[in-house]
Amino acid sequence: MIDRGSLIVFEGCDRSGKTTQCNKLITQLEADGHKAKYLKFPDRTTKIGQLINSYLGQSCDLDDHAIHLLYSANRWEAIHTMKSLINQGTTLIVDRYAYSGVAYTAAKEGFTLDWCKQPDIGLPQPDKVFYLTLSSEALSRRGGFGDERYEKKDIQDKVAQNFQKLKDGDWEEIDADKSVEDLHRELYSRVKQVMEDSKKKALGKLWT
Ligand code: FDM
Ligand code: MG
Repeated sequence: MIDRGSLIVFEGCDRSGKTTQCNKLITQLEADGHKAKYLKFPDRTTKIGQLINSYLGQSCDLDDHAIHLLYSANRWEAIHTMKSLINQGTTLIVDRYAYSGVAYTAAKEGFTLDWCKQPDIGLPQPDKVFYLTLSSEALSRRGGFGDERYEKKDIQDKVAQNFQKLKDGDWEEIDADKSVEDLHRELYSRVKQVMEDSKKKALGKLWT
């Protein structure tokens, strides 16, 4: 039997460098002979993803519950591919996952963390969540937010508080306020360790 790949998730506020770091990890893993693939949620390429994309670009409005369920559906529609890649030995480096789903919706009025978690219960459980953090001073040094929905300071603060509430034993908080190369070196060695530790373990189910 071949060793399975790992499911490694990156979470963190906007502008924390998740996408840059995920892509650098893929390049380095492949160069070192590992099978690795980058996934990003929301995956804006599917039909559901296109709807999410219009919502984020403010070209359509959706009820807050409805958009929450669409984000979740956008993960569920990927799980067959995800599981088969993992079982064939490919490590998935995932840019946002169900934790973003919960943290962003629960930042809205009238939503509990518990309600927000329900639709994602049972998704593949990450072997590790790297949570990239930046102080608000470091964040402001990185320049302003864009025009998408949620790219505002008050929302980002609530999202960060929600991430803190979602943290469990599989999370590692990483201070992202360092150079791209230094952060990459730190993450690469952590990722290799996770791959080593998880290859003989069964993949779990999220929040069960
Ligand atoms: N987002 C992302 C959610 O609100 N729910 C989710 O389930 C996910 C995965 O979508 F503001 C939010 C987070 C962010 C926006 O994400 C788009 P990217 O990473 O900026 O594309
Ligand atoms: Mg964004």
